[in-house]
Amino acid sequence: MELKQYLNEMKANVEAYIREYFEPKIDPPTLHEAMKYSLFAGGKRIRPVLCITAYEACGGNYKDILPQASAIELIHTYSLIHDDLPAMDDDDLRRGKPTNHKVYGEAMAILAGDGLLTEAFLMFTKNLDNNIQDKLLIEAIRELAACAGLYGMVAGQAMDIIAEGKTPQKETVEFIHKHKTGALLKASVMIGGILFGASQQQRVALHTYGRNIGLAFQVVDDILDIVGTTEELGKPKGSDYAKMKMTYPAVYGIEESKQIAAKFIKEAVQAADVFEQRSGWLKQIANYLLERTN
Ligand code: GRG
Repeated sequence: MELKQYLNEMKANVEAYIREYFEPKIDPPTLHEAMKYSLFAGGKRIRPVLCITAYEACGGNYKDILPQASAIELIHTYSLIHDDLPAMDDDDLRRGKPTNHKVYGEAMAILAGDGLLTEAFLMFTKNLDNNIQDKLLIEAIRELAACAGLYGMVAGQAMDIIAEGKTPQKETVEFIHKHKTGALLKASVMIGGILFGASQQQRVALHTYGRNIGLAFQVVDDILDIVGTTEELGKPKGSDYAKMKMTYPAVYGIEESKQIAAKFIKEAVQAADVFEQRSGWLKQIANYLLERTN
């Protein structure tokens, strides 16, 4: 199977799960609609797919962890809705469509984000007849909460805002990327391993893999903001530059940033060796993240 087909199949599995989960009516309908608007606005679902791929690299079957993998997408979606708000990045377009607050208003967008963040933890604890031990589930929830919150994405977002307009610095930009974007990607991979009950050696490998693809993902995003097209990005290009964001190209320039991203991906690919004949998708996804154009 080609990587594209694998990604599309796993994406479809996750999407079908989320669609069915959000089928029953939620009151008030506007809140329900606002959450669904961003959930089904065309995301790549890369975080749930990474979670599934890590789980399957350890020997599992994706069907056993669809609620947990999908829950990560709810957290990702909340973060994008809040990130687009006027008080944060103030963006009008996301994935080529008007941002949530442009359609539903700021109050409803904030609440849609809050709803998705909280619902993620309900979703995560669904389908508990799938043989996942309570101990592993709790460990996975702790990984998710830590990486999405104060020790991860929220801290990274705070630093990103604080650093706006300041002289670019290596330590700061690394902190931002590791926390704002890297932490949830790393958690996605780790959660797959934790839920399977991965060995210590596998966990170390997944940690190295997750940390490196997480960093590379944001470096590539920084580069795309400069060299990508508005059509591919689904948002105006150059917005990081215009907002004086602290990015890798701002610190290292574009060429060195490309080399840094490639180095991160090489380390991730090497770490995946531990999974021997089951390492294929992990390696291919890492390389795809380096080459992506959106
Ligand atoms: C509001 C607490 C809080 C955090 C927001 C992730 C984040 C923190 C902000 C997003 C800023 C941004 C656009 C960063 C670039 C990297 C990134 C996370 C891109 C979007 O992720 P993709 O490419 O999105 O996986 P899709 O559209 O495929 O779901």
